[in-house]
Amino acid sequence: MKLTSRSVSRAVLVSTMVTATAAASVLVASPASAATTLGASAAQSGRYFGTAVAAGKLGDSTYVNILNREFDMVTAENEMKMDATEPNPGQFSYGNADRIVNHARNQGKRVRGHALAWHQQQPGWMQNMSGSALRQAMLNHVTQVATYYRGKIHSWDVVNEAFADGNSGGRRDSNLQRTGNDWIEAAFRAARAADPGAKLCYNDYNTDNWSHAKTQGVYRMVQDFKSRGVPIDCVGFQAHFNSGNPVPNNYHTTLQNFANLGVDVQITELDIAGSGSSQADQFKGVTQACLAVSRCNGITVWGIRDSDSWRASDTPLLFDRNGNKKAAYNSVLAQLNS
Ligand code: 9MR
Repeated sequence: MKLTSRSVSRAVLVSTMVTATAAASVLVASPASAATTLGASAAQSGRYFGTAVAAGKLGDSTYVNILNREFDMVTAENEMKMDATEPNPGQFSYGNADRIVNHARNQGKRVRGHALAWHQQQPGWMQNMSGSALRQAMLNHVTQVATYYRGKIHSWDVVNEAFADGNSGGRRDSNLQRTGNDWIEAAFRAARAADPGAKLCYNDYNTDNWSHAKTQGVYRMVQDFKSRGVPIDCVGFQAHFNSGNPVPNNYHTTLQNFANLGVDVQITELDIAGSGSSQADQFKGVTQACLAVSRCNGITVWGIRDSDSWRASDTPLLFDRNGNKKAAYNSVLAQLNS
């Protein structure tokens, strides 16, 4: 095309406008995408950011203000466990669990259910059972609790911590395991029948490092369940880290390999002992690993302030005991916004 002085000046004008528009969109885009809370920043990529909540703290205004502001997913720290929900055989008790579920839902937050079947925190009457009576009691518990909360739960930890620590890669011995190796799949089938809309997860700890036998054992179980059509939708990685069990370099590999089996992955109980920039860097690494896996639905930290933690002396959370944001908070938020 021959350029006349008129077309040249129009071209300059257009290119100036394009440049100006691009500059304006950069100026506009960056504050718009920099969400200022954990939940809103995670939501930008379709993920959630949750915390464990204790019913006994719902009267603490500092606690509740941070909960309401920052998190969009809630897990009951203890209130939905077997001992809390079925203190006597066939007699169910949902008072504290409902306080948490109702608070969350009234605030527009979703709920992770924790946990339907576990060898710990069984009510006393169940601890002494065995064989087919225990199997039946466990299945009845799964059915009753999942039915009661049907339609209100985003994801259920159907079975918690059923694999052994150490190098065996096998199941943990427990009264439930002794009812037969198929107890886990039986629990998943009962949960699916009771609440077909909830994602059904297997949840465990020390399954973060891809080379660990326990990780491999859980992986083989999920692979087997998927190949036989056992209803499993997700795997929860508790992610309790400290100096003896640091965030592994291969975390992304672990999450991606599980996702490749056709399940979602969720970081369900994150806390990391430490302080300052080293703690912040480890929280950043976990956040990056989840963001790098499209089937990583979200991250839940196991409490709000350090003082709320089950291991408070490790100061493993994102807010200090006064409710102030820590360096770890800022690094997670920045990563979610990146
Ligand atoms: O944080 C929970 C703590 O208050 C309880 O005393 C404890 C009892 O077992 O359970 C803690 O939560 C655990 C979770 O339910 C399963 N994974 C490990 C968590 C930390 O122990």
